[in-house]
Amino acid sequence: MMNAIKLTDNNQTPTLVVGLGKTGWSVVRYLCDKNLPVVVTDTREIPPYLSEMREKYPQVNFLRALSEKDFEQYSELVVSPGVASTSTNAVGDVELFLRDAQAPVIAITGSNGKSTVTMLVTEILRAGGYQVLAGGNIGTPALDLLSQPSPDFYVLELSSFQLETTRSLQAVSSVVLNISEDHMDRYSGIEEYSEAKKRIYSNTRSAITNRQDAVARDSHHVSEAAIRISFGLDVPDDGQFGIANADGERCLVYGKQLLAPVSEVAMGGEQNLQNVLAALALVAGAEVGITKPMVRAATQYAGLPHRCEVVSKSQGVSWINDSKGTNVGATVAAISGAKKPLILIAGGQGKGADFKALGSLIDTSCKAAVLIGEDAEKIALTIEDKTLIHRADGLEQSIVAATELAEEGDTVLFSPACASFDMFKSYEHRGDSFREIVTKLVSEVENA
Ligand code: UMA
Ligand code: ADP
Repeated sequence: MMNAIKLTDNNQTPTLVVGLGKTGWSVVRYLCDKNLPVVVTDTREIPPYLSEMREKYPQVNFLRALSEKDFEQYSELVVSPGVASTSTNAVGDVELFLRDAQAPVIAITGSNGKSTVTMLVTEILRAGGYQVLAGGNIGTPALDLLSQPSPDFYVLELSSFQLETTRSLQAVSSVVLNISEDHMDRYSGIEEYSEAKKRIYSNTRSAITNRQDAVARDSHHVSEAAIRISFGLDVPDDGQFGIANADGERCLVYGKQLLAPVSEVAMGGEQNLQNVLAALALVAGAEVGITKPMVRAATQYAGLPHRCEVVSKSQGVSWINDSKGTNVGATVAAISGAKKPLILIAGGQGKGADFKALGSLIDTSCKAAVLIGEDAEKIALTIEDKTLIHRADGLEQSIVAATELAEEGDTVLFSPACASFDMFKSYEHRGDSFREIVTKLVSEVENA
């Protein structure tokens, strides 16, 4: 049975907000602060922000688990990224944000590196004296940025889910950093996922592309009039970003212009050279001249927690927290960049992924893999003929196992290649737990 829609006193149809997580809550606050009528639904009995909402906006009706059929009665439907809706009238929070935003938007998507590039662009522009606000999938819902004075630039990290429900994006500069399999539990295949990401290029003034990623670089969404700037780890043509040798040293370059030696980049791994180049290209795409302090900001940026973060170095063993490695592509990058020999801790919720790429990468430099979580067996099947497999009941057990296996000179890399939700609240919760347990065990061993 359909729930009958209740109109407000002045016969306004309320907006239906679907999902009451971080995004839904930001939408409720945005609409209520404009005195617009709102109804909220969520499949969860007690969604995360229900008590805050009841306290602050007692007038808002919460109707649990409305169906897609019920959705049709509402003229506007604001759907959270975690909800797959087929409704044609569904928009997302980013669409509402774009209606009010007064500053140019730099937009970032890709399977991996989004948050790192979002922070890099923010730091680079700030070093150039610009006011910048960053948000989106990185954690601060876009609408929350509107409560601060309008900046010179907004920098938005956008997931494929957010791009699906965004229609009016006209970024000044935008990028699809790379594409590898992720969220295969939400998409029919990589084509559909990739198509959702490439919507970022619709109406963009500058399209930044990864010339070494055959899947990510081409898009029918880029208009003829758009400026195209590419980045890659090879020698670039004029006006493009890349890496070239100068005096026997690998250097970041913009065409023939030398920017900085690669050795000055604080973040490790080739993936982070790509990220730095992509960030500089985005800034150039926004028609901002790149100055020395801006290059310095890019090279000195130390990276976010949970991304190949060194949490301990003890008795010659390095412990790396890469809890944000939530898909196979990220873990492949983390393994490629890690000092060997390696002990890998991986596993969690695979989101329908194919772990084959791990099987092709892992060789004798990986001494062992300790597997945890829902999809441990699926991972084991792809790597069991390449390395020694250990199974552990949870994160703590996996760390204990790694402690027993690790010898001086080894790296223990925690890069799950999976989402965390089978065992933790979020990837941050999982990474914080890893850091805490490692710190405790290492100090026990040191003090024994
Ligand atoms: N959910 C339900 N029923 C509902 C609504 C949601 O079960 O009715 C579940 C979803 O399936 C999901 C969880 O609740 O498992 C959270 O969903 P949500 O849409 O309420 O999420 P928010 O709390 O609003 O957070 C979202 C992004 N989360 C997702 O896209 C799943 C956050 O990105 C983002 O930081 C935040 O908005 C602010 O923009 C997180 C993420 O995991 C980091 N993103 C994915 C990724 O990076 O791979 C896309
Ligand atoms: P996202 O926001 O897209 O999840 P992050 O910057 O948070 O990206 O990094 C997530 C994971 O991806 C980390 O594990 C990191 O080591 C890995 N990573 C970062 N940049 C890249 C890249 N350019 N290519 C592949 N993997 C990357």
